[in-house]
Amino acid sequence: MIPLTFSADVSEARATGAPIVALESTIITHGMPWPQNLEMAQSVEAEIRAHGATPATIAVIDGTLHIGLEADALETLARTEHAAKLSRADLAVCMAEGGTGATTVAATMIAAHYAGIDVFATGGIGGVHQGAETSFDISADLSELAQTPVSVVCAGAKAILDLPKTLEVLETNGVPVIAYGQDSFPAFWSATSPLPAPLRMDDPATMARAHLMRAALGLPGGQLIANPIPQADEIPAETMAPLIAKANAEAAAQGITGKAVTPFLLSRLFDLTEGRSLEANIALVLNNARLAAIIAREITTLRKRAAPEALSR
Ligand code: PSU
Ligand code: MN
Repeated sequence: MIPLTFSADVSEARATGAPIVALESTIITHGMPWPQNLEMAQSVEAEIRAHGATPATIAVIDGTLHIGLEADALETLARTEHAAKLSRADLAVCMAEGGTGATTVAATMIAAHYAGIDVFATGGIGGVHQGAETSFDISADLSELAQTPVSVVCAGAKAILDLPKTLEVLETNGVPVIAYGQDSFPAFWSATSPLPAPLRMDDPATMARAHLMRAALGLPGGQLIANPIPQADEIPAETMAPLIAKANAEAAAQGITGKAVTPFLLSRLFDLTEGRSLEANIALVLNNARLAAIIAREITTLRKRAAPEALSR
């Protein structure tokens, strides 16, 4: 009934109960320019394989939900200029209409959970936009984290957002926000922010245990793992702050709203930083892919220990 297809690698991993890491596709179609978008997508998949898990890039192509993209499909998607940006609201509509679209964090979580995938790596989640008190622009990623049990590894929320309000909404919704190896909540292009992270863990195995503990308690919703960008790759917050302010002011002046806001800001910052923001974005996604693969392996190990006879999930 659901038009759904798995890549050959993901099918095999599912059959043997091997660890899988989901990847979103909006970052490919709306978050980065060609050809860096394809290079990023390929190297993120390679990084996940190098750390013992199978990558599952998720997208809707001609109405079919793909869990894992074959190499040619990945390249076609990266070249596509008219893919829709799919969140919770649009996923079923796009599939029913036979359309092609890239999944945001929210839609990727839905698809990953449907396919029994526990862990998902991205760059930065959407959140509460600056000026949300008048625009009401709050990403559907936050409510998805509150209801869909997938652990999302990101580099914090994109610093174009209102980070204090983003953390408040996550807290209200019962989403554990766990900084990896530091006390500060990371700010995407910058490793730290002035905000303390609500929770901290220094060990991926603990993240895996907490993921399974939530499920055992019957708690809906996922975990947000905030993995700081490596210091060598970061752009200091002081450098980014005025550029972010300029990009946000331009978005407001040009009346950019809704789904267009995040892609507009990312592309303006690419120009304003002369490409540095993109380099940092690629570095942090790779770093997140690595951690996600390790967490996925830990979850698989713990599951097999609990139920050794059950090979598949
Ligand atoms: N992370 C990145 N680049 C991106 C995104 C995340 O490094 O482009 C995308 C994700 O798909 C996320 C979306 O779900 O931006 C948020 O969009 P919005 O603010 O409209 O909810
Ligand atoms: Mn929005």
